[in-house]
Amino acid sequence: MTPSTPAHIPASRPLTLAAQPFDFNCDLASTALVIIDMQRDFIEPGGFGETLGNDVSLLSAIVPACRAVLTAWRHAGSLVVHTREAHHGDLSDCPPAKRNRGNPSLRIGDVGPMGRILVAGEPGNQIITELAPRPGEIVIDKPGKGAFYATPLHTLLGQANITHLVFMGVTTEVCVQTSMREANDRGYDSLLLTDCTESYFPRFKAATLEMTHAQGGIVGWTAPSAQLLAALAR
Ligand code: C5J
Repeated sequence: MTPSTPAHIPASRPLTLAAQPFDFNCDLASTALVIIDMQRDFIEPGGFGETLGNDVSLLSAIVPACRAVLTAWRHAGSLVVHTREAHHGDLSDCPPAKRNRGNPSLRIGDVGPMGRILVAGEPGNQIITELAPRPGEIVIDKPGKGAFYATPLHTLLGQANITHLVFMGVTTEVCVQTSMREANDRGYDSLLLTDCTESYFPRFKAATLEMTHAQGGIVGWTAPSAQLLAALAR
């Protein structure tokens, strides 16, 4: 899907929710929900995540919470962004250093049970059915860990006057954290929903949440999704 700025911009609606290190304030008119890499390759058995030796059931456990937030966010009419870690079929956007790293049984571009690993358009590269993008939502294929690297995301958010981001997705310490740090450097205020993100390594998730809101929110804010759902329902 070619990314484009959605025509619909909701009316101003300020939100305040309890978060760490202190309340997160935003306006739904200028806030986007960013869902990082909830693609079959990472979430479902037989995908790239499992070939790396990971327990993917840890990640699939967050799907109901993500779906509840996405449903409420869509109901509020605010901007939704989905990302996929995806490479061109010729792998021209995949540096050898990335492809050769580690020792997986399958590498990026190899044919796995869900098609070519992390290649755009392949079945394993699709966002899971429960969170499938709808027309008008932005879908970003990103060749890196961060959602802003080599993508039009910053331009599209600017065109939509977005200043605040709410993050969900996987994995917490890799693509989610990298994207939040990129967002921080570009001037966005970001909130990470603690029960809507997961890692194959629980201690890495815990450390990432702590380092996100430490030092007065040096990267951003963290809060459970119940806080956001309550604020949206008020
Ligand atoms: C990884 C990601 N973990 N989406 N990708 O390689 O975090």
